[in-house]
Amino acid sequence: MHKKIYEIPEDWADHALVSAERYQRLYDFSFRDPEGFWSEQGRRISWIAPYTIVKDTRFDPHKVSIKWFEDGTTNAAMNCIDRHLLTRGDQVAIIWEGDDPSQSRRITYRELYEEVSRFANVLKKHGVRRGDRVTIYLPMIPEAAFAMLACARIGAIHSVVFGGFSPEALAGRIEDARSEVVITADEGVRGGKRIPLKENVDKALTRVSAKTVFVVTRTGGEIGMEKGRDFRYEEERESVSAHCPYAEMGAEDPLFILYTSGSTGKPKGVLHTTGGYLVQASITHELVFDYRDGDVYWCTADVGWVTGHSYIVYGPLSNGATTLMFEGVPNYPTVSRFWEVVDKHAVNTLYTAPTAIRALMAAGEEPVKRTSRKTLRLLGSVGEPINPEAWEWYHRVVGEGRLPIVDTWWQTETGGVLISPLPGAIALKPGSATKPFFGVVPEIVGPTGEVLHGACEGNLVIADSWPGQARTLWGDHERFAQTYFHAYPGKYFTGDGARRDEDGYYWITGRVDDVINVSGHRLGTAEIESALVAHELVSEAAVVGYPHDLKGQGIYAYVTLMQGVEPHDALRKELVSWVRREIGPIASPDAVQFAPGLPKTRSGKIMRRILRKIAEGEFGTLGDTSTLADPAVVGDLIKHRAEV
Ligand code: 6R9
Repeated sequence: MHKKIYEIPEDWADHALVSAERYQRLYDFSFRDPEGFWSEQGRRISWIAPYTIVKDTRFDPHKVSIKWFEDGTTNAAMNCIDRHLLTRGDQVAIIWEGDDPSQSRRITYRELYEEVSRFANVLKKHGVRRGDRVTIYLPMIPEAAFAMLACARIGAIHSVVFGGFSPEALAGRIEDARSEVVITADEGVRGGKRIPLKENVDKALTRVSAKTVFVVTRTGGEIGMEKGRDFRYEEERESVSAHCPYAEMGAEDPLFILYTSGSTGKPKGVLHTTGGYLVQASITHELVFDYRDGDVYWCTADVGWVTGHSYIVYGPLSNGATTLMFEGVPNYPTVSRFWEVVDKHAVNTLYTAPTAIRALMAAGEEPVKRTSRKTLRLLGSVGEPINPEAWEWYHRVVGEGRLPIVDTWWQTETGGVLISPLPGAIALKPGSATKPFFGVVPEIVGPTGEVLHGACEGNLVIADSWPGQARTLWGDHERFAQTYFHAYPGKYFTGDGARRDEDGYYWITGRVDDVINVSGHRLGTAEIESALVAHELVSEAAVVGYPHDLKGQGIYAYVTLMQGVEPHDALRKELVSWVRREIGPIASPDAVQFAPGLPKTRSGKIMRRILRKIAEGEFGTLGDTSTLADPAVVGDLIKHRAEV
């Protein structure tokens, strides 16, 4: 474990929104009296009818039920737009920076009001009502935020699907959400390359049906339009008013569904509701990033992930911030792009992922050093454990040793940050997400479920609810209870392992279930396996993660072919592009090993532990293999290990 400590810089200790003393006082209050704490904090957003009930939550695995502020009514879009109009109508809400550095746009809160109202009116005109699901499959353009907020405005539930997902993956999500409306663009642009989004939607809609497709023009590229189903958004936009009243929503009415990978089966539709989610997004955005009026705040995530939902759209906009939305990638047109964007738009806070930091670190210091970055005040990291080398580089080279780094641990299911330094309150240790946010009660449990105390290592659970917690999985409350509340009854199981050190700091060690984290993106090994076995020549597949210099984890697939099929290199390549097509580029295996047999127990369970060790090249520590049905397969697997 890295031993270094970076003390709180003096100016931060003196001027931050939360000092060390205030952190301790408020944390203790939130721990002793969660209802009292959240009763006060809930008021940071605007309510139509104020709540009188704060918390009503049960983690009992047979009766999981989570409600916050349940008798209050509000509207998320009203909180992100209308309530700022009087004081900051002319302030920039969204700075959009295109993939091509010559393209950018600045959208004020007043313009945001009009754009969102128009989008909402278009949806209404086409029959979208409260509670309907709307699938959003857009690139990183302002219309993605407009569309999300338009849904929120009229009480429709958005389901944003990352633009990198394949037609098959998109179809699965449209079908599971039973969504009849899809919002897409003609094409996306990233790193100078075009992504055929509308074409992907057309392919998806050969498998599942949708009534209406809205197409936003991004490139003007050629696309097919199906009469009666497909509509050009720009034309629709012209036909409606720029004013749309917001719907009065219950705090527990759904705001959005976001699909994420789990350890088994198909992706899970994580459901977030309105009031508690917004309170969590708002308070964490303000306090974790020490957000001040006038700051330019940049989160580099895609809106297709939860980080984009909470820290590009809902958190910053509910706080009246200027949020930057970037269409491109860190290394286009040059590896200085991030830092050039920081200088161009005078960015104060940069929130990005370890995988991007590692890639930029590999390009050396010069591309960073030729930029100024003098407006930066704070750096953030999210998505996977950050290795101390990358942390130190981010701190020393990007931050010139003067900027704190907030390493924020959280999940799609948590809605907002749960474990993170507050920059003026908590000294930093490279690689540690440090301490819990207000109202968060992390615990570490041992092999038999016992709660461990002091310095220890085990599985990370959260002992009590927080307002931004997911309420259920869309259409499958039983799976919700099973996945998160059965392993340790009475507690929320995160799926992560963690260590707590003698100072009470948390160090997340990574997933302990069959989920792998590739470049900060969650992928279920089961999803990749079922894509592989869907190929006609594959009889069986097992997928594991292994350490990868840039991606954090790489994907290693063991594949058993159908009887009589000879393994060859072209087939290996075909399987890689097959998975790419089935799920999307992020799921492409980095290594495929043809295996005549997989190591199984006598009851037929694949021993992934052994497969992981072989993928890692750790042959000396395979452990006991005598319980295998056929111990001889191990020798063959080692002999034919793929190059990684
Ligand atoms: C926000 C987000 C969640 C999983 C989570 C954990 C890993 C995220 C982390 C981190 C260590 C951090 N993770 N942030 N691990 N340190 N700062 O990424 O949500 O896509 O649902 O992934 O990512 O393993 O369980 P999501």
